[in-house]
Formats: sequence, C-alpha cells, structure tokens
Amino acid sequence: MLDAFSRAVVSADASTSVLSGADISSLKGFLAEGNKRLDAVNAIASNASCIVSDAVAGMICENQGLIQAGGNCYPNRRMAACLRDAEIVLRYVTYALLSGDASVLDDRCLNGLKETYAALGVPTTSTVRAVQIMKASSLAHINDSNTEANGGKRFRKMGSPQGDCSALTSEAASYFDRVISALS
Ligand SMILES: CCC1=C(C)/C(=C/C2=NC(=C\c3[nH]c(/C=C4\NC(=O)[C@H](C)[C@H]4CC)c(C)c3CCC(=O)O)/C(CCC(=O)O)=C2C)NC1=O
Repeated sequence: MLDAFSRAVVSADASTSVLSGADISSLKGFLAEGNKRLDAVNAIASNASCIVSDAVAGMICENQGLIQAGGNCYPNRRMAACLRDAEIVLRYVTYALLSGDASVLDDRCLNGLKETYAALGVPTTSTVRAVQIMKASSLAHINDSNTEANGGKRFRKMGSPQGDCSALTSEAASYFDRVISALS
C-alpha cells in the first residue's frame, strides 16, 4: 500500500533517479492543501451511512427486480451483503482520498472483486449504478453543493470553508471511476 509520499519514492527508484523538483513541489502542494483534503474525507466519512443507503435505495428503485425472488438483493441476507459492500467501497475510496493514492483501494478492495461478483451472480450494471450515485452524492458533500430538494429530511450541509475544491473533487471522482472500471 502506497501514499503520495511513498509513491513518489517508488517511482523515482524505479527509474534510478533522485526525487525531482516537480516531485517535491507536488508533495509540498499535498501538504499545503492537507486541511482541504481532510475536510473532503470528512465530508464523505461523516455522511457515509446516508450516502450508502441512498445509493442502494436508488439502485433498487430503478430496478425493482433486485428485491424480488431471483434478484441479487433478495432475500434480506443478500440485501445486507449489498449494503455492506457499498459501505466497503465507499470506505476504501476515503482511504485512497486521504492517502492521495489509489493503491489501498486497488489492492485491498478491487483486486478480484469482478471475479467474485461474477461467481456469485452479483449484477455489474446495478453495482456500477450504486457506485455512480455514491459518487454524485459524495462529490456534492465535498463541495457543499447538496440541495434540500435532493436530500429531503436527511439534508445536511457540511459548512466547510468555501474555496477551490476542483482538484480534490476530480481526484475523488477518479477513485469512484476506478471502482466502476474495475467492475466493468
Ligand atoms: C475487503 C473488501 C471486500 C469486498 C469488496 C467484499 C465483497 C464481497 N461481496 C460478497 C457478496 C455479495 N455482494 C452483494 C452485493 C450486491 N448485490 C446486488 O444485487 C447489488 C448490485 C450489490 C450491492 C450494491 C451480494 C448480494 C452478495 C451476496 C451474494 C450471495 O451470497 O449470493 C462477497 C462474498 C462473501 C460474502 O457474502 O460476504 C464478497 C467477498 N468482501 C470484502 O471483504
């Protein structure tokens, strides 16, 4: 498992070079923007149960066969496994975002997941749909752009200081996209 720092060292070592000025300034940026990163991780982590249950409910709403006999969220044992899996994926996305590197997500969550799902008959398109909803909702929480209209009774603003979150937002988006492409 790597993070932004060990990744820079491993890459430099692979080409038997010292860390470049660009490597160092990118790590300086990582440190300087550290509080923003922590706010982004907190925005996902502290809304995780809402993000997960909303995504799985949305996925089922769009495809109700999932909770009928023969569907992969039927019976309750499978429904519980599905909710648990969505929570696992979201948790590993937060780890990747915190460390600034996808390796923890790749190695400990995604490695072999597609094959496991194929063996168990867990439908990929539905899983991808749930991940897409978690992505939309997580990015809205990071940017505090979630709305009462979509949030309903559970609407909650993080109230983080407003600033330029575009780089962190696209980094977070890339981790969700990684999950989607690993399963597709
Ligand atoms: C460390 C990381 C880690 C991951 C990622 C993980 C995934 C994982 N999901 C599983 C099952 C499962 N996963 C689902 C998920 C779903 N079904 C649907 O229809 C939806 C599309 C989807 C939810 C979004 C279901 C229903 C099962 C149980 C399948 C079965 O037993 O028939 C299993 C089989 C063993 C078990 O049931 O616990 C594993 C290993 N386990 C891990 O330890």
